[in-house]
Amino acid sequence: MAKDSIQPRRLPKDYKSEVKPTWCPGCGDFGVLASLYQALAQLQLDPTKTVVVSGIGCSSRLPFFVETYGFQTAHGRVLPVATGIKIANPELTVIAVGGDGDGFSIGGGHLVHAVRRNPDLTYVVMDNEVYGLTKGQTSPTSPLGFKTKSTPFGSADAPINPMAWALASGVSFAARGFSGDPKQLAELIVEGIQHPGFAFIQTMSPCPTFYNTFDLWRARIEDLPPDHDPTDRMQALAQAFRDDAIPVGVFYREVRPTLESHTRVSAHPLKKNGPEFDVRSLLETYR
Ligand SMILES: Cc1ncc(C[n+]2csc(CCOP(=O)(O)OP(=O)(O)O)c2C)c(N)n1
Ligand code: SF4
Repeated sequence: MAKDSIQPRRLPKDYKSEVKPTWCPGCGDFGVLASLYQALAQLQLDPTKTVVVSGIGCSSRLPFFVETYGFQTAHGRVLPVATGIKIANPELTVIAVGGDGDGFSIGGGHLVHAVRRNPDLTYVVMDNEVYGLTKGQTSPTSPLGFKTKSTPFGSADAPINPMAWALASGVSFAARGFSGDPKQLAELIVEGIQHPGFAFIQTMSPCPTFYNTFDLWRARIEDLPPDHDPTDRMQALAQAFRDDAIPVGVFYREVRPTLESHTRVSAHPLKKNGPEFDVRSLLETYR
């Protein structure tokens, strides 16, 4: 092999783009970004075959800071677009990212259907229990009674439980991490990317500007019990409903057919047909 054709081992820093993160100092999303760089380097993913897709929010700025292909969609629409990318070219590694508002409020309907379709992509939700970008309104994971400018008397809505929701919808991989522990989070992202199917990774990622939960969460976060069986969905659900602690680790995993493995579009990846491809010939295959 010619000497100059050998690709040197990529380091986490090699996945940094020229765009510097614009998050507030101390934002939890820095830890998630650091974990993603680590995970990409650990897997030696080719930046030209990797796509990071997001919705809208502070957390959804993340694709700008990663030296891969990237796409920022509309608020709440990360999963349909990520699924479409994966179907159009199954050879790509697709990583979807966003916030709890993006993923569980306006995009909530998409989560359930992405989970049951099981496309082979990884979805990292940076859950800060608040809307950061729009300056601190309640999100679907905000606690009952949470006082904000838009809820001066306290939120009247009980929070959803994203982990239980994903598990009950039939997710094939579910994990939870904490941006205050980027090393563990990187391992979870690696496992999620390696999982052949939809990997849901809830990341507790505090917003110190509008709802500072760093110390509160750090005191409550603990690893899943050593005897936790990640092949047992009911055990995973029991862990998801715990209110004495915030367990982190791999809650559940199973291998089942992916969306790409049984859709007709995957037999006709758009990429393989070249730039002059006439989409009418693809539509003919649906007759
Ligand atoms: C269709 C639409 N509705 C509302 C908004 C306004 N908006 C932008 S980001 C956001 C919520 C952000 O919260 P979250 O997704 O939790 O991300 P964070 O900023 O906390 O990371 C909202 C309501 C929008 N951009 N588009
Ligand atoms: S407002 Fe909150 S979520 Fe947004 S960048 Fe600042 S600390 Fe992070």
